[in-house]
Amino acid sequence: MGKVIVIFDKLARYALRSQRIPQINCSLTWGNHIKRHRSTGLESSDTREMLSQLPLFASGEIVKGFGRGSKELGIPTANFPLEVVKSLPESLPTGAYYGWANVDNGPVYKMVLSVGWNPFYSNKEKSVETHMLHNFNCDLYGQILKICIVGFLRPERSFDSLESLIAAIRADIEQAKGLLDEADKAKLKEAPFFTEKRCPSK
Ligand code: ADP
Ligand code: RBF
Ligand code: MG
Repeated sequence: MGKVIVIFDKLARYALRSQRIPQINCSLTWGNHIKRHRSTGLESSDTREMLSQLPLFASGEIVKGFGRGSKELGIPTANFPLEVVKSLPESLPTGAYYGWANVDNGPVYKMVLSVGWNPFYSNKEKSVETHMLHNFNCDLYGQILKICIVGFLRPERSFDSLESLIAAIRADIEQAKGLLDEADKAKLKEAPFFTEKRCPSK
């Protein structure tokens, strides 16, 4: 089982400084906290507090999931084991996120992430699934996935049809592409976390 790493804002800033990358604003993507929050429908102060801690770094082995991502949705998602899911803060809101990811310390790609219970499928167990915006020509099971969760896109929800769920994820992907091109978020791609051999929290 891969090591679980969760590093918050401070460490991210340290990691970036140690590479002599200029200090960046690691807080959430929204400039106007209150206005943006209303639009997400996330009201609790715990939620706000948690999201203000982003970026969040995590890593773990890629394991088998529900077998639906590629087959039913055409959007493969690399699933983390339960151990990693449980290591993430409980107050991290369920929903769709965007960020950066790599596999076995390889190239870093844009990604979208789902955290939650997949209400369309009424899952009994919480999952954390990463779709990288890259075409791999092989499966990645057993390899180590590292992710940097940069920002929140929307809460998870159910849909009337599979097509609507797919359309929503496709829209998440388009939004993520644009957001990750913004300079402050693009810099996180260079975080030493993605190339480090050992868990940096040790
Ligand atoms: P599972 O239900 O086992 O997670 P999916 O149908 O969701 O299966 O497919 C995910 C698997 O496909 C990943 O575990 C990985 O091995 C592989 N994969 C291929 N391309 C990607 C990608 N771009 N992003 C995430 N996983 C990918
Ligand atoms: N599943 C849902 O039931 N509701 C959602 O709102 C939802 N949003 C997602 C957003 C993203 C960016 C991704 C990658 C997945 C999302 N999923 C959602 C999970 C999807 O149902 C799951 O990846 C597949 O069922 C394969 O496990
Ligand atoms: Mg999957």
